[in-house]
Amino acid sequence: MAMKRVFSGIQPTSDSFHLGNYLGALKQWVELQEGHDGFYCIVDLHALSGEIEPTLLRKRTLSSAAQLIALGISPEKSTLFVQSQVPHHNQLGWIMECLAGFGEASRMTQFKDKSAKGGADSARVGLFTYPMLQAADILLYQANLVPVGEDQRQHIELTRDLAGRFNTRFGQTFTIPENYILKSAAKIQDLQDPASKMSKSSSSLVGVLEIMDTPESIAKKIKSAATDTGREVTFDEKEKPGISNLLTIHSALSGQSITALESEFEGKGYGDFKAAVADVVAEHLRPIRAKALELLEDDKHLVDLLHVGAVKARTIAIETLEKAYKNLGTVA
Ligand code: AQP
Repeated sequence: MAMKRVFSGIQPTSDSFHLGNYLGALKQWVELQEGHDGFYCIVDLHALSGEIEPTLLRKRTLSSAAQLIALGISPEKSTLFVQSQVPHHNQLGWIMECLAGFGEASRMTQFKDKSAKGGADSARVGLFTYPMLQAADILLYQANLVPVGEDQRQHIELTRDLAGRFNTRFGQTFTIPENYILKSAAKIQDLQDPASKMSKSSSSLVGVLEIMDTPESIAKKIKSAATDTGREVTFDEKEKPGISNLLTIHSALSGQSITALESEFEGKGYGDFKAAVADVVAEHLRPIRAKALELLEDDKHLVDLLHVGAVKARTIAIETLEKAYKNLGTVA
């Protein structure tokens, strides 16, 4: 039986991915390489929906590739590539835009949140059409599974709706993908503002634990994380969102259950607990950071690896796009 295909993407929107990206999505990317056909994409065109300098886009795309490889994505086992090197994404993206209703696109909470942050009038049209391009990214590869964080659930639902709509109207063309969201670590919150998700584009990085942070910086950020009233280390997302977030992080990285951690820190207070979380995070990220820095010493090697991935990706993308065009009635 053919292996199930996995597709997922990440934006090169900062110098470093953060722990939310890692626990919500990238950890699953690595695990799913075993026994699956993985397509992992650095979605640089999506990054254009926000403000980004050309030199930074290049630097961050390469840094993203280095971090993904350092985290365990194997360019031999999986197809690791950059979105802009496969033009078929934009071509299918237009078809998705023509299928999607304005009303359903307007209901996307990520657009509402992100456009509200910068002022709705200054939001780019690309931020609005982002979910349709994302649907094209996924459908081009006939993906069965899409490992993403909880914040992406609505976009995957839209992708499923658009694929179903196309298949019903124009004939079977796309595989309808399933999301792959792990309940245990699906959403990591900002350390300073536990009501908001940890995000690359936060106005301040004090609450964002980055993969490329030094152990000192990690310790500092965790020490200053917002805590809650009381001094017991217990999981209660409503009353203790800060401590619950730190418990989720510790548990996801150490493999210890939340209940075991609650017992371990019973009567010990927040200070000891935060020091333990900082150790777990720093030790986990230390080899990843070192490997990424080593890879970044050879840009050309990274660019070559990404070209190989793009060639593999294009073969599948062309096949799907031709099928979609044919079913739409275009003249070949
Ligand atoms: N806080 C989070 N908790 C769990 N998962 C998360 N993801 C992002 N933040 C969290 C998951 O990371 C993957 C890649 O995200 P993206 O690059 O598409 O951007 P995003 O979802 O918009 O993440 P950011 O950090 O907030 O980036 P910016 O600020 O650039 O928009 C996705 O699978 C996402 O679910």
